[in-house]
Amino acid sequence: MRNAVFTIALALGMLPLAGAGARAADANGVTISHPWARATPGGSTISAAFLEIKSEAGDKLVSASSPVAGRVEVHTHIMEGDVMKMRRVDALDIEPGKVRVLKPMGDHIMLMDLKEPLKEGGTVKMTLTFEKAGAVDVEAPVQAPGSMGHEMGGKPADGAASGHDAHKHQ
Ligand SMILES: [Cu+2]
Repeated sequence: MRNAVFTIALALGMLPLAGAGARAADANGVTISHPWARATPGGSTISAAFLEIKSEAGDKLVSASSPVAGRVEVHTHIMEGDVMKMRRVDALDIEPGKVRVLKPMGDHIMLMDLKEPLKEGGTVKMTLTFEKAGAVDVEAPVQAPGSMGHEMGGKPADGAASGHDAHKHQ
């Protein structure tokens, strides 16, 4: 009787046995979801990438690299008074079982010294290195700069203007 119920639940996928469904970037216990990188406005050689990281056992993001960027750093934003500033961090802690969300105006992967512009519709390859999981490859679709800018406490008007320039640039 008990076995029959168990079997039906299993067949319907109701039991959390298998846990994490197969994901594109699921390596060594680390799951990366929703990666994306910001398209660069005309001439800009810096951009940022965002994604969500989960590790059942807990881990630490210690570095990142990309073939399109001369330098890649892990950044966070902090408030100094009422000014938002970016800071490089040595590592990002991934707490066990919790999703760490890298997002605009929060933690992000900073892509610097870009060798080519990041165009909307393209993809950026990155390798994230974790303390335990080691290297995890990620492909991040490039999306328009949009309204959630990566300004360093800048004025919204500037961001809007550079957005227009990006469209002209091609
Ligand atoms: Cu940054």
